[in-house]
Amino acid sequence: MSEALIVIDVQKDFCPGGALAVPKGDDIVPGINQLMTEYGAVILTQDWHPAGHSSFASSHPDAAPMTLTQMPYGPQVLWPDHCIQGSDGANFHPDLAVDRADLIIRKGFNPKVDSYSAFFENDKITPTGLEGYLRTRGLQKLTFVGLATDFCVNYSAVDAVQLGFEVTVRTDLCRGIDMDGSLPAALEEMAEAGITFAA
Ligand code: VGL
Ligand code: ZN
Repeated sequence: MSEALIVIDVQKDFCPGGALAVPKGDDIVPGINQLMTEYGAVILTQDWHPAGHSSFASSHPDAAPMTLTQMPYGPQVLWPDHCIQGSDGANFHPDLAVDRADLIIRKGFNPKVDSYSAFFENDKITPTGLEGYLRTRGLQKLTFVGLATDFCVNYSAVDAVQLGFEVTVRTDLCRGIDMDGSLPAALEEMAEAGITFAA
């Protein structure tokens, strides 16, 4: 059975110079391109928000970026505007081997709900469709790489393991935001969930 490589949000806005830059986010691109050659299936995710998205601090009066707010579905970090549909920042890193991808799954397009995970929106209920795609292709073993370790990689990998997939995270090919200790917390959460780390 072939295994899938899932590349999370390797987009310009998450790389140095971007709107929500992850430190050294672009360092992982050559290694990801190399790893793609070893997998039977490659899937990319693309953070893809409408302008004025509810996860943007700019959509909330008096809210500063990187602070927490309460949404109907639970706590939500308010981010700088990023990955706006059709903007240059929403594009993949120019060196990422996007032609190798079988599927590009976009997320965060619902104006009222953010979506860190590749599987569910942040309400934890609304599916993106990725689970069905993987199951119908018989892809049970998943490896995750990308940005950011402590947000979209973490949420995607934990959802995957809870859905019954066999999950590895290549920590050497991820980079984190590390907001208030979010990176060590994410690594602990992933380990407790039963995720295997490799580097
Ligand atoms: C992400 C914050 C907001 C991520 C996406 O890709 O980790 N983080 N949107
Ligand atoms: Zn986002």
